[in-house]
Amino acid sequence: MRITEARVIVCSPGRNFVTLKIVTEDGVSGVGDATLNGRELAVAAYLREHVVPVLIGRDARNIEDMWQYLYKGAYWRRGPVTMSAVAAVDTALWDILGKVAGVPVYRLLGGRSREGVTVYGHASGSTSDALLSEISHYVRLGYRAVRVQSGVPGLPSVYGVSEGRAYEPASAAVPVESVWDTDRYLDHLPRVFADVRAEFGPGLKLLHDVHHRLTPIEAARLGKSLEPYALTWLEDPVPAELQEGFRLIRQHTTTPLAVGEVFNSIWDCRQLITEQLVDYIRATVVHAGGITHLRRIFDLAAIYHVRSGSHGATDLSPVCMAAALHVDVAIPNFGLQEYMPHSAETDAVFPHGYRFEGGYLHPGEVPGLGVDIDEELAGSYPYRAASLPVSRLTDGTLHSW
Ligand code: GCO
Ligand code: MG
Repeated sequence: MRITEARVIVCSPGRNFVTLKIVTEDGVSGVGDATLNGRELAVAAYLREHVVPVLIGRDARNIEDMWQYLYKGAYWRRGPVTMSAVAAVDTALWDILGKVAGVPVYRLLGGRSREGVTVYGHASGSTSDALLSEISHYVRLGYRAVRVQSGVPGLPSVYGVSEGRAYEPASAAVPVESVWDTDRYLDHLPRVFADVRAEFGPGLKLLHDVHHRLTPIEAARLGKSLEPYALTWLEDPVPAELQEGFRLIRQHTTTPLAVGEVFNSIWDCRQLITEQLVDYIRATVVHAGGITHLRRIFDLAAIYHVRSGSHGATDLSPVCMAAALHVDVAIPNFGLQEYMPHSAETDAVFPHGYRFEGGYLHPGEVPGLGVDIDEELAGSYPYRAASLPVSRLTDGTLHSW
């Protein structure tokens, strides 16, 4: 089954996405997400210049060999740009294989391990009332888990607090600069979760994302202060390059830790997993080398009692979400799947079969991944430069993101 064509489609239905469509001699095609928030054109160029030319003529069924060829053959291994490009090829080939086999991809991954994929939504608010109201919205929709992000008194804005607007972190072409104050944040957050637990009781799973902004001892202090509120996870407490830095957090708190949306290979999290320094690994299909590599990460995690908790913000396209759901429904050590519904214009460009029902997402039963891209409609949404913001301390110091 030779690959005869591969197209890289950059579009912006509300936000930027990069999609790879691979077409075989039999006319069967598959899609892969290659979106890297704020660096989309880097991945598009990597695909167009260095990947598409070597795909033509290769057998679309040899998924593992293709992965090894693109990973080892590049010489310059790993990195978010490279691995997002590898992921897009890998995902598209799994899509094609499912279509050729006539089954949804999860059947090729060992079949269904659960009825549905438990998801969590994003609630945020700069005041307690606004936040509690947003959480109520998700509870009414049937969500069993909610990520809680709050404004901080004295800070003009806090990343991830969208005030009821659609969550879109990448705004201006040149990064917006926001001010961060760790002391104010550490002082305020326990009160936020005290209010939330008082309002919603013990049954609702609560999560919080620190977005890498603390030092290990600050994260230890935060984890300890939140123990009375029994979070399901505290996410990205510190920058994760220093994997052993998590030992210090672990020594002080039982609050579970989730890390990994910025990881792009098993090497980024090997120590975190094998030393059980985290409880959930957040890597996902588009940034961690596709379905083939993500399965390896989750299989290693399963040995060490670490569960999945894949990233699923709206800056990952419906193609990634569809692929993630096939992995989520099949693996034995599934934890949670992040789910931020895309906008109507995004969904129109990416018709898909997955659906939300009773707090679960379901991947659907059509052969392949059950998602596609309407290339003509995509063409009506041209790319527009947008970058993630940067964070500075009150004295102007450029701070961890
Ligand atoms: C998450 C992420 C988002 C990021 C975004 C970056 O947990 O969903 O941390 O909050 O801001 O995905 O592109
Ligand atoms: Mg996050």
